[in-house]
Amino acid sequence: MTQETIQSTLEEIRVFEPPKSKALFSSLHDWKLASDAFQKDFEGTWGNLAQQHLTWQKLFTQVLDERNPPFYRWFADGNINLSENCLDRHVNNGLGEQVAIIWEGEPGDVRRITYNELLAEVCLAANGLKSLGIKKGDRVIIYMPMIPEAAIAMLACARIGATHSVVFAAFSAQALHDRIEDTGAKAVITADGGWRRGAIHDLKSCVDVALTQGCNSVEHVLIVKRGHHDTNWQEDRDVDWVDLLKAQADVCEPTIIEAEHPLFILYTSGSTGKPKGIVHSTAGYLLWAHLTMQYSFDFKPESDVFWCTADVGWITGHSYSVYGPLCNGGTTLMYEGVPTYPDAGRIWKICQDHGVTVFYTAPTAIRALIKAGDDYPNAYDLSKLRVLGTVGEPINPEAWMWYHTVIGKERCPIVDTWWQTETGGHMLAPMPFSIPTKPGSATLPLPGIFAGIVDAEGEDVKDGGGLLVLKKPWPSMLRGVWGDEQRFIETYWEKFAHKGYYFAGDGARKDEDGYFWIMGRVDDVLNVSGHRLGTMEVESALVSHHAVAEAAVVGRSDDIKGESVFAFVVLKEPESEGLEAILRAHVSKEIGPIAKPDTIRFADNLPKTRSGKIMRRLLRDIAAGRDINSDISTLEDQSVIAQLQG
Ligand code: 7RM
Repeated sequence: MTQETIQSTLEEIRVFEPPKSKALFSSLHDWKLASDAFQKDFEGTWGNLAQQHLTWQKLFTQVLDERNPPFYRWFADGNINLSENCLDRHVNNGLGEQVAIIWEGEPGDVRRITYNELLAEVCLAANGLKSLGIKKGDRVIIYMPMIPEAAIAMLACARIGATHSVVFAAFSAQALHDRIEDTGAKAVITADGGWRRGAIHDLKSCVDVALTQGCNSVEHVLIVKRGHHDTNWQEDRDVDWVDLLKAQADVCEPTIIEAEHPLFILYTSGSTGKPKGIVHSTAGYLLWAHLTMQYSFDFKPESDVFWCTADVGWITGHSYSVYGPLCNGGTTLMYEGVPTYPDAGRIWKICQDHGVTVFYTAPTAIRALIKAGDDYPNAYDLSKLRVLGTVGEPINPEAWMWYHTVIGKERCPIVDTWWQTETGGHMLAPMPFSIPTKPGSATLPLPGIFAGIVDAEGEDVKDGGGLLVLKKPWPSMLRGVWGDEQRFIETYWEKFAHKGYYFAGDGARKDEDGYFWIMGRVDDVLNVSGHRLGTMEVESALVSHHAVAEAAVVGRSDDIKGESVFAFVVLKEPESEGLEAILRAHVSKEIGPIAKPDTIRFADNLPKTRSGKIMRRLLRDIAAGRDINSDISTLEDQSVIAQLQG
């Protein structure tokens, strides 16, 4: 595609200075110093960080092996056990009584698990896995609700070198089946249910269905009894988690693990084909999960209570609910249920009750909470909050401002983190006490990350938009696509092979301060009469109107303009007469006539994936009046489809 014409006309001119604080990095100068170190000595700086921040079984002698790009290897001749870094070393440093996990179940039950307890549990589980014949290199599927055992299972796998693949609990039996087959997993760890919206969501029965055909690699299914309801127990296959652990010793020496050993596989959708199994390493991944906790959140393990609302079924849950906070020896909060259950105040009640200091969630959640009204957050004491993060999609300036004023009381820096399953950890983000923020911008690359915006030939774009690339390898980069080397090369590396750049699949632009503004996936950028328009920009414009709660914009092919703008809008109040024309005029005013939606369709909700991403392909089909080609089986509210179809 040609990039010159990507336009971004929705000017955001507000700038928010970082608050003064005793932070790990507390000025723009600190960011610059940290970043410059990588300019001067790339490998040396990474090597020092890896040596300082991680505990090695055997120290590496080489930092980066780039003999065979894009198959980069980091710290490859070192040995390191991730669970030792997340557990034993804190216990050995006298932090055994520090709370590692605060967990709240949806019904309100609470568990506080110390590092001593967590280490013991992980050892029991690791020994349990070993007793079932699971060894280093085997794959284990984890299909669990958000209960502490999910984290314990991940850490137990890491302790013995089994590669885990967490499958989000809301994925169907079919999706689970596909992932079991693709990984060739030897065991599945699941639960007989978890609480969601006041009822038990059964997982074990999905596993039973997934395993009815094929999946011959699976020898054991381990079941945590959370739901306490009858399941179709299969004696030769099913193992009760508690029974298994009861029979084990609570000491388990961490297995010797090579730095590049695959820690996990996590499936993620691309623009084509079935989801890809993204493979992550042990050492490089852990280093960046650890460091970004400090860079992006100013995480202070001794005093912070960190809550990332992401499920462990997503990369955000891996890096920032589990591995990042625990590697730092901090306290991470896990919540089992639906964030708006029993009402839209639940999140804020949890923040208040547990004294959450750093809170990390997605724009889609923020917008849902805005819609519920300010009375909910205002009813709770949020004064302990000090840093607020967001991830997953561009955050529209209106939602950013609400987060900043209503939740953060203009006191907490907003950290908009851009990254992907493939990057393992944050790539762009404002270090909260160093970098001035602008609503809607993920600001600048973190120290060590070399991001750029290029045209189709890979040349740097000075003005306007282009394709977001990462120009140098980084430790937590994906190591491959499980079982499909070709797809790994084609998807991420072929496009700019002559430059050696990683192609992220996102469009972005840089402003005069060098700030990055993500415009969404390149397949979501519209071309209207030769003008490229970010669907997000039109959405932001719509949402900036007081009547609009949420909007999704897609392109519809148009004989004259190439593409026309088609908007789906969720209102805050019942539709008033003439509103469609008013909104069109509003967008025209905010961006320009070129962005004016040709069609606006109102609905009670937008169709979203379980991870909260708007199902744009589905909307494009609806906009085009085509038959629906998307899998809508995971949609909670099927009736919105009819509304959207008009
Ligand atoms: C962490 C995660 C990755 C895609 C990515 C972007 C979009 C993520 C932001 C964002 C704008 C952000 N992993 N994305 N974060 N867009 N601003 N802060 O979401 O693999 O599931 O998705 O999400 O398009 O390519 S992911």
